[in-house]
Amino acid sequence: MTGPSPILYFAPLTCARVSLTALEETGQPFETKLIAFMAGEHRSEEYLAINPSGKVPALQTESGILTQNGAILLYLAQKCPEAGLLPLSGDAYADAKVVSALFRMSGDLHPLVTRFVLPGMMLSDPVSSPAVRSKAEEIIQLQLAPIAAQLGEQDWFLGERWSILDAYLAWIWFRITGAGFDPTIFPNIVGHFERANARPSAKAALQHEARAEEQLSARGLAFAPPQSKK
Ligand SMILES: N[C@@H](CCC(=O)N[C@@H](CS)C(=O)NCC(=O)O)C(=O)O
Repeated sequence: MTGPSPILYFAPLTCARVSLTALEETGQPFETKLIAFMAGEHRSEEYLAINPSGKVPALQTESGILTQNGAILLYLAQKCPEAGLLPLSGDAYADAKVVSALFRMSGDLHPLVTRFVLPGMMLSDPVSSPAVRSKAEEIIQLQLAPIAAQLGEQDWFLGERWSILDAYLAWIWFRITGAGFDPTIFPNIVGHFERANARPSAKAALQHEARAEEQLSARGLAFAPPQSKK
């Protein structure tokens, strides 16, 4: 990458971890800006000018701002092809299949993660929240089953080589198992999670998050989203 270093807007524990891992994987310099959810910074006028959805991640690039993990990952994969973030080949169909796998994470699974981990975010009615969570759990199981079966045949989501989709799956697994999803249902994903987190980029991203959490704690703003119990 040439030009000024990219700046990632992020918060610890969130899906911004996937973009953070991608940046670590490129080996190129980058900066981060911590968004304190507990202080409502993601809803501030200043941040909404960066990401009108009020969500992390967002990436300030030399060309402008990018939002959505999928777009950020695609951008970094193309800017730093040597990092091997995504197996892009220039073939329209093959590349569309890679993008489809990205959407599977961000468009299919991530919204279910939110419904499972924070069902109250979807409804203000506390009586209905357990129903949202339990339906989300059922559909997560349905969607993870073919991925788990695939991981019985191959080490990584896309085959024999790691890609940033493995970091995405690891973040999803981290979030749902941290909120009570039974990991023993999918032992192949447990193994994948360990492999994915053993990568230096994953460790560096976790350390980056730990430093951010310390900063938030020092400000009395530790990011501790309510974790629903079954
Ligand atoms: N589709 C977006 C989803 C981003 C997203 O939902 N981020 C969450 C953190 S995991 C967030 O910032 N939530 C704050 C909110 O919705 O208020 C992407 O893939 O980047």
